Amino acid sequence: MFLVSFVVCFGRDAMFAWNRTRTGSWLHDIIRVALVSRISTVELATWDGDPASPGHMAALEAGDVLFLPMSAFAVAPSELRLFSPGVAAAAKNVSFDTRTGRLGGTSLEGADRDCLRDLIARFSAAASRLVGRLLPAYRDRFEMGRTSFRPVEIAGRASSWRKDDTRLHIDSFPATPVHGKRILRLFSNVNPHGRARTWRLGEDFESVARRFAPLLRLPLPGSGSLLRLLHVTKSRRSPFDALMLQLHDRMKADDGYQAAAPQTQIDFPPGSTWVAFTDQVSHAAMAGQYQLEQTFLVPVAAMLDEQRSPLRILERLMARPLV
Ligand SMILES: O=C(O)CCC(=O)C(=O)O
Ligand SMILES: [Fe+2]
Repeated sequence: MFLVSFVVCFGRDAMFAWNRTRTGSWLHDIIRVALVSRISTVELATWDGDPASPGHMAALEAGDVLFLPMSAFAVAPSELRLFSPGVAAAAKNVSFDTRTGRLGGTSLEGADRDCLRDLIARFSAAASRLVGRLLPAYRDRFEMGRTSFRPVEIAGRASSWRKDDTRLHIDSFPATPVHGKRILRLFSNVNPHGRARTWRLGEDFESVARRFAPLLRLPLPGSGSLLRLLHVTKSRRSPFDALMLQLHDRMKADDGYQAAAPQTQIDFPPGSTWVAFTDQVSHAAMAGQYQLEQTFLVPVAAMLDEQRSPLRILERLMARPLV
């Protein structure tokens, strides 16, 4: 059963128009209200249909989740044997790197391993084509990030607070700095037993950033390069990446915020797909099992309006360049 409830947000579009033209003014600070991310439905019959509409990109950049209730990503009957939490090794996800073809985080060997790699690789290629058509301004500009298969039930899964994705958060990768690039993710619920994936959606990025700004600390000069030298990170951690990680942690660690922040719950039914800038959209995954996910990195220069990116919003708040 697909259920979505919206928290009333008054004059949202007018507010964003205001933000665009007058960001930083004292009046803006006074009239700003927290806005909960909205669901924007994209009608599309098949994965290879033609969804191009400039409205999708504007909605996504404003913090909406694009919801595609279209026909399910096709899983072959022979692939159903892979649908068991046991295929994931110690980690909760099986991951795939499209650039190297390397599969990680699974205990499978031999034919089953090849079958799993084929499924994830096929999903990755389909996700890339779909995003290219859905968001044409990003096509030829985005980099492929990791692809993942998530076979473990989320509800009741043990984890540290920092790794607990049932807490509202924005995405930030501790070991893989993005230097301001956007984290765009496409999720597909491939649950074969008719179960939804349940998320919470929280307030808009600027509200989150303003709320936690007094707790954010700029990293010490040189610390980003040191982290790379020590192989803690794969590249230098920019001040932007350091602040995004702090934001991620501060949100998750704050029980009061988790309970009281403006939020809404949504069930993504099996067979549905959704796309969001998860570095911007405050989200929490509450329940569900069996999901495929593709990450894309999008340069801010490819956006219709880069002022809406976490990079530019944090730069305005901190009053300095962050990459
Ligand atoms: O698995 C999900 O549905 C989303 C979890 C999440 O928040 C994440 O991977 O960042
Ligand atoms: Fe997340």
